[in-house]
Amino acid sequence: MPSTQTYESRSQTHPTAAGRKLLQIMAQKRTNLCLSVDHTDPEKILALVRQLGPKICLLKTHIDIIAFPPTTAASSIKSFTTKLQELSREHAFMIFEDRKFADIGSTVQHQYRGGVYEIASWADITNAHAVPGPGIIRGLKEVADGIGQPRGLLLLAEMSSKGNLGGGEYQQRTLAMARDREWRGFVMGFIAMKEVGGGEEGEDFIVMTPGVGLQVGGDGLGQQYRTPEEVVGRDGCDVVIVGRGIVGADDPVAIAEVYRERSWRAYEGRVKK
Ligand code: 5BU
Repeated sequence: MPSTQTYESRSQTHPTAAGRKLLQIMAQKRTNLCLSVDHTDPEKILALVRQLGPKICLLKTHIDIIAFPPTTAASSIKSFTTKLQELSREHAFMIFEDRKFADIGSTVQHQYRGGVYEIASWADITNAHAVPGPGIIRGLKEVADGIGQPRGLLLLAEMSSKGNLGGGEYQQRTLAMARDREWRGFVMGFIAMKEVGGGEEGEDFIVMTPGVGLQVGGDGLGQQYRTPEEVVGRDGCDVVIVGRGIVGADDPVAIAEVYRERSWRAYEGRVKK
């Protein structure tokens, strides 16, 4: 059964600091919309985030698809991520770098902390595949613990794309990994297509779901779209992730409001049941 508890009440008890903060923002701003800002031009991204900041609880990035000017890449990246952080404070949303870490613990530590992107320094939330085993979580958590700000991790239990290998037994084993007490304050939830876990005392995983459109469909490259009503109302997911449905629209502000409203109403319907 999809969770009937409100975001507000979950924000008091969620086992992770990042989760409590996110749920609080969702309840206060009345939005469970995450914008996936999949542009490659940093200036376009900032302009869009300035417009849409008030409507979202979370901004999802793919830092490695952005075309930073090559000669000044490092300083451009720093100034871009600093501006995103300023906007996140101004409009009260969190930042989720959709990095999908997938390597051994030692390598992901470098990828999370270092390189040109320094993801851990600016992204409140990131995600990882469970494929490498628990060492990936331990590695990322060690970096997160050194930041001094709430940092949360989502595990990929399944993906939105057709034929993905997640779900089923893979998801069960990913859930078992997430339940380890060692990272109770770090693993905040999952990328999944429906509610995950909740069967154990005090457990509350936030489920974020991509592959959301105003109608059911696909993109010809495996992406599969479901509606906000299906994702939040029927299947009990918490945060709706929308990319091209908003970013590619003629009027992104108007469309974002449609997504926000429909996703929020679906949530309200679910918690009133
Ligand atoms: P879209 O334009 O709304 O289809 O974009 C979806 C975004 O979510 C895009 O950035 C993907 O990389 C991301 N995504 C996804 O589509 N499916 C998944 O299972 C995961 C991430 Br994990």
